[in-house]
Amino acid sequence: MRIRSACFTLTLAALVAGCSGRQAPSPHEAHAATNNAPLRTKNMDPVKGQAATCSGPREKTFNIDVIEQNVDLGMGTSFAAWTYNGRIPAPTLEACEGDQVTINLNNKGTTAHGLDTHALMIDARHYSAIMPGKSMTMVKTADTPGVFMYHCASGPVTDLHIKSGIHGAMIVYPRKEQLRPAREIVVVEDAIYGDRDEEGFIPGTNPVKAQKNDESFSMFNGRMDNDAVRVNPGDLVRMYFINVGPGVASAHVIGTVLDRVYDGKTPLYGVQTYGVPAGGGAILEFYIPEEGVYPFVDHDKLAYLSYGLALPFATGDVSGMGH
Ligand SMILES: [Cu+2]
Repeated sequence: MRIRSACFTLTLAALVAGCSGRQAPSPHEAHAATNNAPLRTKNMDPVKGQAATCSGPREKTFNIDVIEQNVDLGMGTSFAAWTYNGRIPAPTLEACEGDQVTINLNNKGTTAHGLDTHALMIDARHYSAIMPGKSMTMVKTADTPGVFMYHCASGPVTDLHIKSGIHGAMIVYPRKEQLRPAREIVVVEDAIYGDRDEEGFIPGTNPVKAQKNDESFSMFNGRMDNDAVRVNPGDLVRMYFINVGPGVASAHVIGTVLDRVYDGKTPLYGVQTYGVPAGGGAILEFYIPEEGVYPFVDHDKLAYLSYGLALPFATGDVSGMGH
């Protein structure tokens, strides 16, 4: 499969050329002058954030439909997917530590589907698959802050369902510890296991490729054509990152160092690349040190750069970016 993107060629050119922008103030000086508006990619809504989520009602209800439909992946490619709410990745679920979470799942598909969220400690039988036309509800308190994967649970064929598009991020914000002001974004790394036909259509997951973890390509947030994310020098970016797989994601931002990484209770400081296993997540915080381009990549999957597996964070003074 060959996919060419003129836009991405420009992105690479910008990366190679580097930036000759003016000297920026130090990150901490500049930070006070920048806004903290959330960031987004075309496939993912901005987060509501800790303040809005934790100041709201302590009961959170999420209604999710399983929908089997074609999804546009960008670069002239579409995929006969299985989804939550018609989207890859699924909508981000946001709750606050201590919230009572209710998830209502409606199976509008043609085969059995379920839901497993890593954020809730609950009898795993509550995740079990339900038949088409059926609904199920799970209720549980979200006890552990962090960013968690959630995905389809369908017994022995769960792997096929996750790889067919049914996966997303669930954020549980800490209730007492106030997070630093930052520009927040959700990034889910996932992959497609199937080949395009002449029209660019992938008619579903190839089970043999899926079983071997032999992806056709990997993506961030379900797109191969993500626009550059606009930031300012000095911005602190907080990325809620989930790795669906295959394999460990080597999460790295070219041109900066991860200021803090949250994976469990104790933060790590000054990390160049952080490994996030399939089925795992981590909160990655990094500063935009000066004018320029800072692509988020999986350093173990740089071979997929030409399929769009790079999410550039770029300041406004950089030309030749975006689509
Ligand atoms: Cu499913």
